[in-house]
Amino acid sequence: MITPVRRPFVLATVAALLALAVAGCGGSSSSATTATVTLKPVESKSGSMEGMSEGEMEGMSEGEKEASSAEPTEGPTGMLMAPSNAHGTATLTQKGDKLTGTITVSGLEPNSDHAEHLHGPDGSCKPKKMVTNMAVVLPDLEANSKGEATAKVDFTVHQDVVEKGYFIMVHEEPTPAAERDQIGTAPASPAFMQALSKNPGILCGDVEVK
Ligand SMILES: [Cu+2]
Repeated sequence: MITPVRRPFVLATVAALLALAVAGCGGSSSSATTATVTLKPVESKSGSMEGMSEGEMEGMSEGEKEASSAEPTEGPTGMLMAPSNAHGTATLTQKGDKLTGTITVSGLEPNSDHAEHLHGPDGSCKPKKMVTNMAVVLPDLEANSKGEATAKVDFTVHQDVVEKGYFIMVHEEPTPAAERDQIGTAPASPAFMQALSKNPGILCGDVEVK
């Protein structure tokens, strides 16, 4: 007749241990989470390339491809997207509330500046998952005369952002001068998000935790 008395105690102990285990996985943990991000041009499903076969696209020169989809097109989530010949990589590391990393892109227009953000949660670079909400406003990429740019990240964030469901979006235009004080903040203000919804995305990369 011990069992009816003891069971609640055992359950409570199990619950407490579970709670501890879950807490250990949170942002307050001292262990670091690192992700690598591959930045690629955004494919627009509603662009004028729609209906073309892979073979037809292969036969086109880069110039022809660009010309056929030079106008920004709106994706299913409402995010504008524009074609690009750039590509890049990023590493992001979060340890507690510290977010550090490096974003490197080449193939940009020489001497051009580009806003970039970490978008999420619950998003990805799949057209239907490109959520517009910004988790962190990243520093602008400032391309040199060769079209190469590197941006360093060293911010305090108040949520876990190096996780599946977040993605980096590089935009065609720079961050407006009036909004530059929001770089490094999270989350961005609604007014800022509204203003930047008119800035097409050119490169996208999913956060993939190692
Ligand atoms: Cu963005």
